[in-house]
Amino acid sequence: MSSSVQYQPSSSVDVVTIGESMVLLQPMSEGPLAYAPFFTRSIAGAESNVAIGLTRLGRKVRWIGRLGADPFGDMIVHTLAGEGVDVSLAERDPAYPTAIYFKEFKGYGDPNVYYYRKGSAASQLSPVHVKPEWFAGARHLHVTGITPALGPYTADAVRSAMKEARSRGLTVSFDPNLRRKLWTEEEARRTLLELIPLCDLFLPGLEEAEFLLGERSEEAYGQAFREMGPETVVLKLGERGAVGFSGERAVRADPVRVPRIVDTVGAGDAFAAGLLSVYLDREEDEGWLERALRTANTMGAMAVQYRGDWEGMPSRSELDRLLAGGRDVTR
Ligand code: KDG
Repeated sequence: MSSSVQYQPSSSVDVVTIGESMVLLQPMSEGPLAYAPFFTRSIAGAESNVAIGLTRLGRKVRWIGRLGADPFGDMIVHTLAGEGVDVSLAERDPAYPTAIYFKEFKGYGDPNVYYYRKGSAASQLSPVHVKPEWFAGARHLHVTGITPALGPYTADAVRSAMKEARSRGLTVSFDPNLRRKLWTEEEARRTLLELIPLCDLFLPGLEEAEFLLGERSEEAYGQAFREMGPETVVLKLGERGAVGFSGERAVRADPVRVPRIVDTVGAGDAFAAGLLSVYLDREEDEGWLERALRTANTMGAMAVQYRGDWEGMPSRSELDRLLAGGRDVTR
């Protein structure tokens, strides 16, 4: 059975994003998943992580996705709605389930992830589902390279959403979010390269840039991706910060150091949320790229200090305090 709660659509939003959200089960202890006795449950999904991050920073976001007509689907819409995300256009499919994913914490480095998402409701997304109302009253579309990897028609659906958004005057951002567990390298490379020309803002990590184009300098990646179409390219450099290329400008931003990294999953989405929160106002501010990179790095740094894919992202006031050089006040 699925929830009878009806969510009201917002007439205007800053950002619309489309993707799969899943239930996330995280072991309460470190060590092999095979022996983990207790789990906490939350939700996850690159695009809904970005939606939550942006909402916390005061932006209005509409999340679109397909979920099962099952209790886990209910949990996802209720959690997103509770965070202030517009879920009124999320679709529930009685024929396919909501996906689940598990993390395994080793005590160092990136957690391992195990997906149970083949045949999920989200993997059935196809171009026939893409509707004009998804984009109504929106300024920007954010998509990732995870959705195209999910099912036979999901890449076509993402392509058609990007084209539709642009034809309606929205700007489009694209984070390749390479997930090697979901598709072959050949398919991933071909599809991701095909989608780059349909975005205005491209957000690869350094490893993803190398996967797509082979080894080059950071400047050469910036130039090559911009020649494919996007006006702005931001390369995430991990512990070296980030570099952005837009117009004639190349801007570098130092990383934000953190005392302890707890969970790296979701850091890229926090980065994207921070970046987009400034990108949306770029026309009013010449120094927007510097500000955007600093905000993005700070968001990423906050996210990695907590378990969970989005829980650590700060509110607007917390972020402003950190950007102004303030410290965490604990007592
Ligand atoms: O970027 C974080 C996401 O990877 C995570 O929340 C789950 O969407 C997800 C995925 O496909 O890995």
